[in-house]
Amino acid sequence: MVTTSDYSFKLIMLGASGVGKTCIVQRFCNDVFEGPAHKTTLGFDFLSKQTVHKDKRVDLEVWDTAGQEQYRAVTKMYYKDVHGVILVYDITDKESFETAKFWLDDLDMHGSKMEERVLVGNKLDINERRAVTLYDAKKFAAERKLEWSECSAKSGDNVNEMFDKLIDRIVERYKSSAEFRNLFSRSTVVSVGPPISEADAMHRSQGYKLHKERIKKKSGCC
Ligand SMILES: Nc1nc2c(ncn2[C@@H]2O[C@H](COP(=O)(O)OP(=O)(O)O)[C@@H](O)[C@H]2O)c(=O)[nH]1
Ligand SMILES: [Mg+2]
Repeated sequence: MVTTSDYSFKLIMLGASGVGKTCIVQRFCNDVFEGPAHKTTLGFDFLSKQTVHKDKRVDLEVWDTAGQEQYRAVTKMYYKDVHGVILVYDITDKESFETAKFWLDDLDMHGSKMEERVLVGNKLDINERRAVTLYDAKKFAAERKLEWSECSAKSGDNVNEMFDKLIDRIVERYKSSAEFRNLFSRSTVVSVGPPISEADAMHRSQGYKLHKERIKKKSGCC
């Protein structure tokens, strides 16, 4: 894989069916909320997003389960080469909070144990129907050493902030841990260089396209 990004990370969504995983990904990547009518897609699916984080260009793949989670049948492949995990529960649904514990155990069993993990309570816009207390959520997060926050895919509240925090943790881990870097050395491209602005990143990307075209012309390739 060749990219002009400084970092390329894979994130996955985990959690019970119906907690809003797909809506969170849609909100973050496309800034939309499709509402109850949106269809469940089949098969594993991911959306990409390019973002600039502290002057570094970051390419993200956000993988979303597509119905398999209701049978608790996510395969080991899903956990492969994962830098970050977003574990979601619905703040109005106590059972989904209990299910988060199952997913965490599953991740411990099948993941690399190196992923940065964040626990997220979704549907903050219907806080009046809250069934999972802040106390319980914070306690669980502390026990399992998870970053924790709440958000609403519907209103968009705290969605970008939650992703930003996670990316920040992954980047810091990446910079400080050789073990973490080695684990992903095959899937991650890091170009070492000075910090770049968003405009620079665009320039680089265009430059790369031009460079490829020139090579094509030179080699007479169609
Ligand atoms: N009120 C509210 N509803 C949401 C929110 N996020 C998702 N939903 C609804 O919850 C249901 C399940 O969402 P979905 O993203 O498909 O959940 P998934 O099964 O975890 O992927 C849908 O009816 C969504 O419209 C939210 O932030 N607030
Ligand atoms: Mg879904």
